[in-house]
Amino acid sequence: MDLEKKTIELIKSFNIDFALTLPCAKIKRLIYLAAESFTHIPLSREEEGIGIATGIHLAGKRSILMIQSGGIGNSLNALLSLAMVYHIPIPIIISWRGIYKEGIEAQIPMGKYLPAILKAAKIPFVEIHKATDVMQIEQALKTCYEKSLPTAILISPEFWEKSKFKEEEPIIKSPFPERSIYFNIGLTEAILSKPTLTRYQAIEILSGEIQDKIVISNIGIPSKELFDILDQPSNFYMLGSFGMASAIGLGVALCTEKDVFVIDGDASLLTNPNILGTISQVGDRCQNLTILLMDNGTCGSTGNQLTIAYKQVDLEFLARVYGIKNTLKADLPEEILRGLRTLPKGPRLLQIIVKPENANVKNIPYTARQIKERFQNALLFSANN
Ligand SMILES: Cc1ncc(C[n+]2csc(CCOP(=O)(O)OP(=O)(O)O)c2C)c(N)n1
Repeated sequence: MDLEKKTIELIKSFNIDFALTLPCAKIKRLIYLAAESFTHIPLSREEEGIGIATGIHLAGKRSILMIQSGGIGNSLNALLSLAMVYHIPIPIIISWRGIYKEGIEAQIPMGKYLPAILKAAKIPFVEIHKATDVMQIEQALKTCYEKSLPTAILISPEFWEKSKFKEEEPIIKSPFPERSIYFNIGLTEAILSKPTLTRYQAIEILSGEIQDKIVISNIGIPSKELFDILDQPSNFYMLGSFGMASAIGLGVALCTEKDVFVIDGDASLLTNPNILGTISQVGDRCQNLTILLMDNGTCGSTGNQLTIAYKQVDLEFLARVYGIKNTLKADLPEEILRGLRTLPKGPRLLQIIVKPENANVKNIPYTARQIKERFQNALLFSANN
């Protein structure tokens, strides 16, 4: 049996729209076929895949991840504090290395301990070894959607070894596309003056622009401040998953025509900067995405510890380097509003320089599931452009 084709057919029967992939040599053909069969989003880090898949689910569509076993190690926090807590069904096909005829010593620890890690984390999983196990993939997809939880499908190289297919498809379409790298140093002039606004004040200034809009809001105090200023069902408050705000925003933006705003933070973006490249890679599909980067140069929510953005790293430049062409810096009320109104449709990033100061605001009273369900309903029925 052609097990790769069979697997793709099984996945297709679950009406999956997107394949989010990060390669492993053992599943190169599977990924090639997935790219032909679904909207393909290549990832730079597996963890961002959990964020993007969450956004896709929130916006009513389905995605599947295809990654290597080590990628679970890279994604564990997002898996637990986002996908498990908010009950997000994400099937994850895992090329399970380190357990069968493994030639790379470094693959062994993660592969060996993976079932125990998943078990301890209560993440549902199945193990697939033999060609005869193929229907277990279907069962795993079924329970993934029934339980509404991420579900790991661990597939041993032994399984793929048994695959029989006539011709080897090219793994990369030949010839390679023309290579071009976008360089742009035409940045907004560096702001040398001291920022005058707090994050709270900046959100207040933006509140008229984001009212009735889809807003994904960063972990910690930014979400609490947004709740205090403008609570609305179309706000998705992150309770965990540090670094996933823009990834969730991208997932939602890929599935709706409506404007999607992300309130991100400098520390959060710096922990997962690769998302900027993933956004620019699919830029023509997420023109509706705006990142409002609240740059206070600190981990505001954990006590204002300085980040590398405080003095060394220009995050607008970073976004440009990653290929986001529409960017701007702003630190004054009128500049923020003008910036938002004049910055061409994106994906775009408005770097808002604010003071490292937190407002004294309450906790968000909703559970993760309440946040999710309110948001999903708002997306279906009310949030408009
Ligand atoms: C994996 C992980 N590491 C660290 C934390 C603690 N933490 C919560 S918010 C945060 C910093 C957020 O800073 P930033 O994104 O710049 O937003 P700000 O609060 O400054 O607006 C950190 C380090 C966490 N929740 N998860």
